[in-house]
Amino acid sequence: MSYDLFTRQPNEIPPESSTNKQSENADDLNDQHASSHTEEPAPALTEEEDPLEWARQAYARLKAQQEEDKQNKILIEDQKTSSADEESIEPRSDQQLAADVDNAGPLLLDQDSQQIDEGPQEIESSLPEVSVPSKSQLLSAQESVEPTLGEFDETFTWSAEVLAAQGQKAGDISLEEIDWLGRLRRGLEKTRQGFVTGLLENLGDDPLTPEVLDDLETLLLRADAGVKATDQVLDALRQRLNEEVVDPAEGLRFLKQQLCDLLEAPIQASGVDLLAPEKGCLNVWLLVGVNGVGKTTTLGKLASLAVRSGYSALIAAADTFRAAAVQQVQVWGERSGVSVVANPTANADPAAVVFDAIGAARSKAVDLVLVDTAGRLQTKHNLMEELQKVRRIIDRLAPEAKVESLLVLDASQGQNGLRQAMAFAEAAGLTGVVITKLDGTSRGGVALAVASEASLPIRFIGAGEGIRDLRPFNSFEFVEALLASR
Ligand SMILES: Nc1nc2c(ncn2[C@@H]2O[C@H](COP(=O)(O)OP(=O)(O)OP(=O)(O)O)[C@@H](O)[C@H]2O)c(=O)[nH]1
Ligand SMILES: [Mg+2]
Repeated sequence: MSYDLFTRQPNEIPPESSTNKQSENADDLNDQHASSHTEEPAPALTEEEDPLEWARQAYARLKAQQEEDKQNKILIEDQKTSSADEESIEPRSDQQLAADVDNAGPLLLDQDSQQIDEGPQEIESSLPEVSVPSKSQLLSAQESVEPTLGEFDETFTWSAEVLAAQGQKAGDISLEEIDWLGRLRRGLEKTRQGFVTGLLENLGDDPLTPEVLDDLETLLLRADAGVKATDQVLDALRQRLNEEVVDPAEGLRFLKQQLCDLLEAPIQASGVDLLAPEKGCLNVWLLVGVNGVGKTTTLGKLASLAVRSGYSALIAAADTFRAAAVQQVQVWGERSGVSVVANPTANADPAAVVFDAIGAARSKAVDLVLVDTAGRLQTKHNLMEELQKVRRIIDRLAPEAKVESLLVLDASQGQNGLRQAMAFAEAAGLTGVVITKLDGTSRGGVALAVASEASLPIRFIGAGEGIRDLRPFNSFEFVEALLASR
């Protein structure tokens, strides 16, 4: 069974038998971990009922699944050696790992680069170069991105609680989600330290006071939440305080709710909760933003998410300005197992690269084209013109495509980054934001400023340089990680 990391749903519902088998295994292990557990199938526990028991069940199940995956892997290796000459690459839906590996193969991998080069090349001067990762590169890329189950520790129980609070059942949670929540929480450490420690100290055990709210105001501004978001949250809290006495626990709950509502507003307004490539049509995602914010890294991580989720993807190396940009993109292509369309000529036309990429993607029915763009040109004016041109080419060449123009923002630049970046809104027709580098900065509050000041939905967040350090944005989880008290 593969898992769609964009929609956070399994790609296919596993057959009845394998689900039962998994939960039996989980129960076996659960008996070892929790002596109170009976042989009856575990009822779904709500967080209020017993969060620790919930986490234990989830852990036991994941452990059992990991063991099953390991066995499957051994089985597949054995089968591979015995049937090395067989041509068939039929997906084996009953063996999870086989499915994962098969899903990892974008359509282009089955073609050789010669065939891809035969794609549309109406722009004479720009012979595209398509680098296709080898099968062995692809397999090792897959192995390096698979999460492993850590200890049954505090981070695990916290992550399990966050998932339980969103209505997930212990039997349904995936290792991918647990792994990411741990990363997100670690990534927000610095922002949390400044924010939560101060907040909890001020809150104490007494009901909320106007003085505490004044301190909260300072803390929000310091975390770079921006004046608008801070005012909005403080107004709601002050109004509540005028109406009744608010104890600290309720104060914290109410604050989390306000922050969450603020982050959710543009997402709700967009009508799309989670951004995922639409199956059965061409999706083109442009990554734009000032230099050094993490566009190329984000593109690489998105390519990996796409491949692991069963989408075929193609990268267009449209940053033709910076000399090393194409090589950088090619490394990410290899890491994620995705082909790269590039033009080796110095100062090639980025619109021509996009033109070639769309042609290649169309002829191979690729789901998602990820376009890397330049962050700096001779002048800002040139950069905006270039982005507009790229955008026009996409709209003209693939009017049926679902185009997303994602602004990449470096959280460590806080409010400054946001102001600079808004210049892109007009040129690239922005549809969403990716916040990167949340790790290592105390300015994670900038997410709130993005939502309230730019009114753009945050679609993904990056909290590290690794290939797994990027996930779809979820405001509830973000706020929980930001305000985790332990
Ligand atoms: N810590 C951390 N570093 C990141 C993250 N995302 C990107 N980086 C680092 O930021 C640096 C710049 O990233 P790039 O992806 O090259 O940025 P870019 O926007 O493509 O830069 P230009 O192409 O020069 O405009 C690299 O060293 C990345 O490893 C993140 O989420 N966390
Ligand atoms: Mg770049």
